[in-house]
Amino acid sequence: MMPGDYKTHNEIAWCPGCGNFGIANALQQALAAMALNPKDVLLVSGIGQAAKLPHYIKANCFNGLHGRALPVAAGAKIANRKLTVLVTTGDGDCYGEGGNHFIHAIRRNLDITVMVHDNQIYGLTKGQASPTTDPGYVTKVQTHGALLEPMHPLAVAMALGAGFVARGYSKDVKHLADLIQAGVQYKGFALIDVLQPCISFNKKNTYQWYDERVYTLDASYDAGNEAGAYQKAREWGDKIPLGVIYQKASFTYEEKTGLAGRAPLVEMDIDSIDVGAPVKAFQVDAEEE
Ligand SMILES: Cc1ncc(C[n+]2csc(CCOP(=O)(O)OP(=O)(O)O)c2C)c(N)n1
Ligand SMILES: [Mg+2]
Repeated sequence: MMPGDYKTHNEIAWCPGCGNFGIANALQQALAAMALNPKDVLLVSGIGQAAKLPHYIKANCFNGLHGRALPVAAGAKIANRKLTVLVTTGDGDCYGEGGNHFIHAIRRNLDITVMVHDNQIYGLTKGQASPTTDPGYVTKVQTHGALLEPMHPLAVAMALGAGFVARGYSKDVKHLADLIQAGVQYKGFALIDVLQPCISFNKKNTYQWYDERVYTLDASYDAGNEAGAYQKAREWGDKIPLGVIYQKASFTYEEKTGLAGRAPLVEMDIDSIDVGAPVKAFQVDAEEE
């Protein structure tokens, strides 16, 4: 299949010029490069502009609640580990309302890829500060400017033991497509934080703002050096690094639980499972109480 074959005919609701278009293009390129069949791909999202991406890509789709994409993705992967599971989520969805799931999904380390469309704002709800909003940025809610220290999601992910931590930029589609491929091929939880200009509600972090700051890590960079990678994960300001910031081999949930050596749950024969004994044991316990 060619990248264009992964497009759907759904009307696109993003503003013309939105950074989300670059992410959609990169995902289509990555799926085509890996020759993935749409029936074997599941895109899970929550709520937000970022979360609309699965509507525009030919693959299986699950639109969950705001902040709840990760537990859905975990459940789907556990039930059918043959699926390539990608989460497309926003900075508010994943780092804000879904922050608790972000923490524990990393600890669980299922073999899934998480793309965070990080426009540093709540786009869908028209521009409130998110966990990655630059301090001082004035919104209709943060009328004196965002007060809180921003979160460094890549450093947080590293602190929790994530084995694949990367940053892309929606304007550099080819580079982002390569990152998505690397994330999917990585065995374990892969986080790709994607700088994504929101042209309507983030008037600070524009294409020009990112263009003046981003640089791509070259071959001399050692993504296996944890201490160096932690510095890069926190680098934000005049310079912002793009690329695989940190990578290490990891032991996945599927391996730890033994799921990896068995048929996926969805392929198991459930007709011959007898739940009579455990149900009876429960009834006896209830009677004794
Ligand atoms: C439980 C719940 N809380 C809040 C909302 C309102 N809400 C919908 S999207 C959103 C923020 C989206 O921001 P982000 O995840 O960064 O996505 P973006 O639109 O910027 O791509 C909020 C607060 C909701 N729909 N459900
Ligand atoms: Mg956002």
